[in-house]
Amino acid sequence: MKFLLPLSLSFLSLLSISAHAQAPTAPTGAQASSKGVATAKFKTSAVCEMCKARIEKSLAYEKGVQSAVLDVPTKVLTVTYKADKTTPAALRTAVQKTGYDADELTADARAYNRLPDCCKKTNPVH
Ligand SMILES: [Cu+2]
Repeated sequence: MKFLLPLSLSFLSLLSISAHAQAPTAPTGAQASSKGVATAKFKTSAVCEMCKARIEKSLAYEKGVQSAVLDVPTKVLTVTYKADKTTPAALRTAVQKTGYDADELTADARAYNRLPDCCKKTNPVH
């Protein structure tokens, strides 16, 4: 028993380590790492640096968002978020409420009407 007890304890701890190593399954359309941080990309209707600043600031205040970066030439917004705090659908809604399209979803009309003329989606990227 003097010898067997430490041995069985280390075997038990090995078992619990391998159980914890199993990562939770990622939600569809998102890539989750073992820490529960996921990345989502949305095509927006942003056309300039002002749009970029507006969308990034708005998303930064969203619950669970760790970072939001918009690439103006491609209009693609990349959001890093905690998968247990928010969802890609909630993030798309946040983009809509800022006045911009998010993938196939159209911008919230009232927010869009408040945008300066240079930021309307009828303009080319500038
Ligand atoms: Cu703009």
